[in-house]
Amino acid sequence: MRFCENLEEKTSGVWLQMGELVAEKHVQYILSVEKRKDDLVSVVMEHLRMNGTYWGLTTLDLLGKLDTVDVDEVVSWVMECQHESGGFGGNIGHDPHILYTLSAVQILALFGKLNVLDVDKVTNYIAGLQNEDGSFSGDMWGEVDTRFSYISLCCLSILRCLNKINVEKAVSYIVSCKNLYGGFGSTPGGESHLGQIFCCVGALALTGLLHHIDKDLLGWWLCERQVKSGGLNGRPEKLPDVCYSWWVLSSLIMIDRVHWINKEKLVQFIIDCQDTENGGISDRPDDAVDVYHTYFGLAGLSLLQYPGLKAIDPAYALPVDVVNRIFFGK
Ligand code: GRG
Repeated sequence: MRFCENLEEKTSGVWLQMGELVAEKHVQYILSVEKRKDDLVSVVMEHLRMNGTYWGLTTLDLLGKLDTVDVDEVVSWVMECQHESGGFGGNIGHDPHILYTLSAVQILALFGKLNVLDVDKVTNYIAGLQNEDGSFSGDMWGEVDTRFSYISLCCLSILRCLNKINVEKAVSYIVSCKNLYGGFGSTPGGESHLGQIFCCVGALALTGLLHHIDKDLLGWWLCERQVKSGGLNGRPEKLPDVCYSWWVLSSLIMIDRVHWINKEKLVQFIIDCQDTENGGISDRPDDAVDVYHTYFGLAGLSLLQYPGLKAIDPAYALPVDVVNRIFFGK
């Protein structure tokens, strides 16, 4: 489903007047990061390589270049990261955590390789992390956060095993994290933050229960995240950051209020954050690029229907054709 129907009328010319997306450079940038294994960035990222791989591969897919990757190599690496418990680690030999388990499932979904999974093993791991109050822990050490609620629901939905958990309790925990401005925090009473809002709105969208949200109230708070430069911040008085193009836009789309922000100015902000020489996107213009901001910048442009990019689903954070293949086999 496309959520920004009104944007369909824009000709690609309108977007292109704003400066160009250097798509091919971004492909080269992602491929170069994938090859680097020994530099400082790779070492610092080592523990979350599973997340980085999901960001990089989804970027390539949005750009129509997933076929430049050796599927068997990636799939066998992903499976080597699986722990006996059924959860996945951020890299080979690392402890399992639900954060990496979703990325692993998403990577396999991108390649149409969910069939390599022992679905019971993965879903029993996730179901085992649900607590009595409906919340989810991230791993055996027990930290609770609405991110983990979203991840659990998203994984179980992709693997068609939502029946393994108490969805009603999971939703009522999420609703208990709603606060004064219609946003959500990481636990009850927690401050609104865009990452958490995406997770809670996403979880409610995945379960078809968006009626728990006051869409006008939350939509107002979300559209106030746009600052003069056109970029979006994650909380009042904070600097804009390209990644919020994803966290804010996807939330606005899911609650049907995306027309409340200035899309042209946001496109311009994202375009201005590109490294036009070497590829990649940074948090703000002229900063250093990285895979995380490259992915969320392009995912934001995809939600804005920038020409030449595949459409992305705002709730599953996967290309729409991948979601269709999962649920409709096409
Ligand atoms: C599949 C897309 C997808 C997500 C999986 C892990 C997860 C679920 C969601 C993470 C949500 C989250 C908490 C995002 C926020 C990331 C971020 C920019 C944090 C920075 O926070 P601050 O407080 O930044 O340092 P500000 O911008 O407020 O200064």
